[in-house]
Amino acid sequence: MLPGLSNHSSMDVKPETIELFQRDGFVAVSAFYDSGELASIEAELDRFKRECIPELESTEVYYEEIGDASSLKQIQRMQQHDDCLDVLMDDNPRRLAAQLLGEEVVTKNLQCFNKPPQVGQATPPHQDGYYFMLEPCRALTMWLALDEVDEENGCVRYVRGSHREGLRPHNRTQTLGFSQSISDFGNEQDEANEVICRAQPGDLLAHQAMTIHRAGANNSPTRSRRALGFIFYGVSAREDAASHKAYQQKLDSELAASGKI
Ligand SMILES: O=C(O)CCC(=O)C(=O)O
Repeated sequence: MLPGLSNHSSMDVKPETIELFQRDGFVAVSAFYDSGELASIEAELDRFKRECIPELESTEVYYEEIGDASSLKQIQRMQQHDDCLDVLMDDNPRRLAAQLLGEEVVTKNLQCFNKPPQVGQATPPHQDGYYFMLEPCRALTMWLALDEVDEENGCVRYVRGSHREGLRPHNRTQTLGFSQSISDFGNEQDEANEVICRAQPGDLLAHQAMTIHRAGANNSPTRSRRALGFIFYGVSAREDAASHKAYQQKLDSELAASGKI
């Protein structure tokens, strides 16, 4: 356990939280981590950046501008590169994930989403399930705010209830880190049901893998927009591993060929 990070093993998820998640396809849990816990997470993240980033392949860490460390955009699969961060996924988030999905879960990814002021690009509308290639699509993503987030610096927006409407068509984007976007996004239902999720540091959002979501660019002149993403698959979900690997390899070589990584 990280110093300062408590083990909330006795903390049960409220039934209303599970009901909201099932009904809307997402839920917000305020103050999931308190300020002391967040300070430990921040310290670990800083250490990870210092010690691990220099060793990472270009497919694991993205920058808006290659060669400019201040434009760090995304870190992928952090749990595979450093065991200290495992605790973040194996403890409270994992327990919450299992309760929300109603089955045991396996840990798939710990990501860092960094949107520096006036540099961080918008995240296109998408469904994580499109990338995950699961049958059945039983998985969820958590998004932990490390900064105060709002419309100015690019908060997450969910389309309420969209997890019940199936997979929408996606097409290729030029956005590094989010290679797919819903091609017919923006109909009346999307607009009417979109929910803006402002958050404070330590607040946690969780969304079902079929829930449509997007996030704005960071238009603030001064405020960063940092978050950690946690991905869990339900044990009943079967991944089309061959297709997933083929997609990732093709994407990596396209990104390398275009000079983005
Ligand atoms: O942080 C963002 O901009 C988007 C995150 C996201 O799409 C996700 O966690 O699935």
